[in-house]
Amino acid sequence: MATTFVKTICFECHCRCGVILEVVDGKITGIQGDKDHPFSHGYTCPKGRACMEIVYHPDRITSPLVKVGGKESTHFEKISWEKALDVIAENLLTIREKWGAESVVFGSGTTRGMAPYLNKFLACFGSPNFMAPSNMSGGPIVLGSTATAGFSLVDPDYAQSKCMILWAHNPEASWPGLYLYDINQGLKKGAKLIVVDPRKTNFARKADIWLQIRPGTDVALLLTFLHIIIKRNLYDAEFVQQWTNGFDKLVEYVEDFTPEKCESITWIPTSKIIEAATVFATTKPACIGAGMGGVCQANDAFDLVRGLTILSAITGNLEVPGGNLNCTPPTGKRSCYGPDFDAARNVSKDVAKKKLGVDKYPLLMQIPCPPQVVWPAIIEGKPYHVKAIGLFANNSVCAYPNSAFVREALMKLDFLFAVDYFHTPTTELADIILPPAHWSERDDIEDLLMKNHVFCQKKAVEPIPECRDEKQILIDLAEKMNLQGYWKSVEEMLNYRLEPIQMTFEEFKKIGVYSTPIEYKRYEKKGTFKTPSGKVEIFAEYLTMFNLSPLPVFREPDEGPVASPDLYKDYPLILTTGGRILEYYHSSHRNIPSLRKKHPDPELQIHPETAQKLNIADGEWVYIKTPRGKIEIKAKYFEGIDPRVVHAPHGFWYGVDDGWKRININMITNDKPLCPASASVPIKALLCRIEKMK
Ligand SMILES: Nc1nc2c(c(=O)[nH]1)N[C@H]1C(S)=C(S)[C@@H](COP(=O)(O)OP(=O)(O)OC[C@H]3O[C@@H](n4cnc5c(=O)[nH]c(N)nc54)[C@H](O)[C@@H]3O)O[C@H]1N2
Ligand SMILES: Nc1nc2c(c(=O)[nH]1)N[C@H]1C(S)=C(S)[C@@H](COP(=O)(O)OP(=O)(O)OC[C@H]3O[C@@H](n4cnc5c(=O)[nH]c(N)nc54)[C@H](O)[C@@H]3O)O[C@H]1N2
Ligand code: SF4
Ligand SMILES: [Mo]
Repeated sequence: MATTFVKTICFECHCRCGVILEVVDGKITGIQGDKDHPFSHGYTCPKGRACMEIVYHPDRITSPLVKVGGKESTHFEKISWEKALDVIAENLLTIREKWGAESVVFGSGTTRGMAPYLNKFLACFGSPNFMAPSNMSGGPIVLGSTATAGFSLVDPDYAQSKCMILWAHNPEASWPGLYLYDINQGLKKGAKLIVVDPRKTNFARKADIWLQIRPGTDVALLLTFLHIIIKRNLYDAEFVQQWTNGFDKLVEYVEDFTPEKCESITWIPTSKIIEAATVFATTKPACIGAGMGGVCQANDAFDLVRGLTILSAITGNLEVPGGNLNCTPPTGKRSCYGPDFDAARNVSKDVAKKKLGVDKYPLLMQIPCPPQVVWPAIIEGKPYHVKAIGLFANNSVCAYPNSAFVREALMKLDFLFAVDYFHTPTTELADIILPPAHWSERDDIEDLLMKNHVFCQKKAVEPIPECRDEKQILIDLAEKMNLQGYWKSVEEMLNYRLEPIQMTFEEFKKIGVYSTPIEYKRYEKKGTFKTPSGKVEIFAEYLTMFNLSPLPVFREPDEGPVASPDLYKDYPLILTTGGRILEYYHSSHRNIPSLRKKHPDPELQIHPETAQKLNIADGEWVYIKTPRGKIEIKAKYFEGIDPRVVHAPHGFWYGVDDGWKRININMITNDKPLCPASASVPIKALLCRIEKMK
């Protein structure tokens, strides 16, 4: 028996932990953390450790499949790769001919590494429509902070910080490999911790100050922080004077945002608001960790991120050690959210103009199309028809709000193909399903939006028979379709990604990781921030061009006690959704026994007082109802949530007949793209009521 050890990068989630895979006779037999990795330092989580269960799962799809028996059928039969790719090529070309290239959309979920390759494929094909949930994930962060300070607010320097805020962010579940080590370093050195979260997470438990906020009212809290900091003269006057624009207008604007008013909006006691703002502004350096889910799923998500950036700026914490850094991933421009995704640069003007969503949300030109602008195009043909979709690593039906509508849209397509390890309620709707190689079975470049590294993901084993590297799938498809300008080999693709560091994949494989040095206060050296005025845009006048407010605006959640009091009478509880569970990535992993055993059922976090008033026992299955319908969920008593608020996790469907309808929270979430800048959807603040099942 030949045993080898392959050092590579885990991709069961986005952290990119370093791992060493043990391989015996071409099969993975073990996984352990790589202690030399620059941020995971040997850490692995249960999802990473379940790698073998995933790769060798008996339900893994191991052959291309074709649907037989018409749209409504769920019967698939095996088909050869050759035939499957022929069918896809033929459909995409026919649809382009008849409806135009833009009527073909490719989508990825939380972009499991394929985004650069898919985006380029579409550019060669002539479509500007790469779909991803960026509007409810990192998009508002990228757009909001870039609009304000010229870079993304994604690099809190926890390890060197004296005070950290976790704002709508629970990295213990969501980014353990990326951030836990740094946060613990900071805490060990005595940093103060402030947590803004409606739920008492473990970090909230550990925090010096926990602000238990009413969901969806973060901008009000933020503007009050600014009010307090200005009133008490706690801002960095020198930085403000030299490096920001429109501070005077901010002073006037936040005058009304008093802590007392804030308490009435956010339900956080005045004294705590004052304490938190004061501690943050007077403890230096201080950094803000903003949750990509928590911060980005609101009608004012863009404004919240603008506000957070302003908070970091006026307290003198931008680009300083221990503050919020401006890291450049070495291959940055070629990763997701880099300029390669800016349709204005990536495709011709005429094609870019057609990108779905940009007519109403011009800033979307820079990030992928939100799913919520794609579905109406399928159903109503507005602004034009979308006729075919290819989904790579995306369970649209369960992941996106308003599942029934998503499903209806997917059913209405002329052609749908999906690439997934496993059957899901989304692959079930496809005409063709293709089986991808796992991350352990492929060579790739792993870069992140965060930090300053790029990693080599090395193939540890050959794909199990008939599964294929998705990059190769695209190359094969491009060849069949005679697409001009697409890469001809995986090596060429990887070399393209590495061009910015002037290395080939073969060379890079030998070093495994490349890091750029972190630069502080780059604006001082360059004499400018990368913004229209060259300063931090507190008053961003240029945003009026896009019909956006130049100062961050607080919007009441459109479904809530204040904005819709009548609805609140019928639906008297505030519902927040999608708090991350360490063992699961979105709707994945429910079929993995070692992961499933800890959380077999979707659990509604509900305060015992609220539950008892409704005569609901701990562990009882109940209905959760919103104006859009009802699903089934198991009530779980949780003292760490306000009695007026409940929390439901997302991603459950597996193991229950019609699970996508019965236990999937997105059956009853709201898919209105309400944020006027980012098209974000308000899935963190809705209204609901809980009923016994009888
Ligand atoms: N209610 C609510 N809904 C939410 C959220 C929330 O907070 N609340 N969060 C939203 C956010 S932020 C996001 S990013 C989306 C995520 O949405 P998705 O990324 O669509 O999430 P998943 O449900 O995990 O679907 C991914 C599918 O990809 C497959 N897969 C995994 N790895 C690979 C791979 O390497 N290749 C291929 N081809 N397939 C692979 C998995 O088997 C799974 O079926 O969900 C959103 N949905
Ligand atoms: N294990 C695991 N890890 C993941 C994922 C996963 O599915 N599973 N998904 C990945 C993806 S794509 C993303 S985008 C990130 C998201 O990463 P995070 O944003 O860190 O995760 P969330 O759990 O969505 O939200 C964080 C916290 O926000 C709180 N919250 C809810 N509503 C509000 C509100 O209105 N205001 C405030 N201040 N807080 C609120 C929740 O209670 C939760 O504890 O996680 C990534 N990591
Ligand atoms: S946190 Fe877990 S799943 Fe994510 S990369 Fe690290 S080991 Fe893999
Ligand atoms: Mo996300």
